[in-house]
Amino acid sequence: MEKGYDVHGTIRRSSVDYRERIAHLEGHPNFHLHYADLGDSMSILQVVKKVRPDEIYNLAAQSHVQVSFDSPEFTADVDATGVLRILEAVRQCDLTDTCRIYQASTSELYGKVEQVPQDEHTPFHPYSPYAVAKLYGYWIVKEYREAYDMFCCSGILFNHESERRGETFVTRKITLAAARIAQGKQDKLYLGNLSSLRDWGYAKDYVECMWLILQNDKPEDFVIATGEQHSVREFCQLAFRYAGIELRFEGEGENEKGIDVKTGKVLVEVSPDFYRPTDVVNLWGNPAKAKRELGWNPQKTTFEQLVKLMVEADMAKVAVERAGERVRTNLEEYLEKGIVK
Ligand code: F7E
Repeated sequence: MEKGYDVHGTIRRSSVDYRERIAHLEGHPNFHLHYADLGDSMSILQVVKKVRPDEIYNLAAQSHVQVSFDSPEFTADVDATGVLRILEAVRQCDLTDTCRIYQASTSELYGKVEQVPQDEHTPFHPYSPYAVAKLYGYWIVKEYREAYDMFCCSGILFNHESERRGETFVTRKITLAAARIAQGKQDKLYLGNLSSLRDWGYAKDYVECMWLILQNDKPEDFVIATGEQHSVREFCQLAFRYAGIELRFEGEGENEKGIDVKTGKVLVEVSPDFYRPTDVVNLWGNPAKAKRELGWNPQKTTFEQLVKLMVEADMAKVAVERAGERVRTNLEEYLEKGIVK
């Protein structure tokens, strides 16, 4: 919207409100919402027909890798066939010459990695139902580009995080727990594989690159990554440091623990509940092509800055929640005493 676009978003109909992360946009004259669902081709067709968009960014997915082991069929329907539904809607509406399409592809395609670091030429080896579904999305985009000369591209995005990240993804789970533990609202954090390695970047920088991909002269796929790799353990240690707690890790495997150096208390433990049947453990992207051809800066926000901004946002969120609790406690007390009726 800062670029002057009219933005049309789609949401799924639900009896509960889940629009917290876009609440600040609602009411803006250039922002419009439509009901649609990637599992329902008619709804996609209807929106594309009505809006006749110049650009489509498909960021919708069942995006949790661990959940894809429990809901593999739903994941396939949305993350694989859903992409096809968008491409076909554009074709059915005769927009192939005017509408550019960005597909949110993923570093999970590299899965059980065959090369480190990974770039646009690295072979794929998907290692979860999520990744297998996303691989279909990647290839169907390429197919429509070649078969119908459509301007459709995949951004092969490595993990991109922010203060809006869902609370069950590892980074946000850690920053929220660090903030809660630092403010006395949680005792312990349970994690899965602490040695897993990721190339974590800031979502806001990555969205800029998605846009650059669609402004390019020719439709091509790009790796979007920072080119830096860290372990879950490192992320955890840094997040707790920004929350004011110095952690020391001791032990191995399921017995590894994160201990508060000052108090000796165990604050982080490993729980096999968070292990995955097959886990992707060595993701590290090479963003040279995006840097060279799109002029994108993969290091705009550093790893340290990313962890810091996420912890600061969660420290503030937890502080507001605690203030709310105090107000409620006071109110309860006043009601009990009859001071307020
Ligand atoms: O896991 C390990 C876990 O769930 C990262 C999605 O946006 O990025 C994301 O997928 C790593 C894994 O993200 C816990 O085993 C340890 O190795 O934050 P995550 P993800 O699976 O990398 C890619 C690019 C996408 O495309 C996806 O849509 O951290 N891990 N302990 C844990 N992970 C979680 N969730 N929870 C833990 O307690």
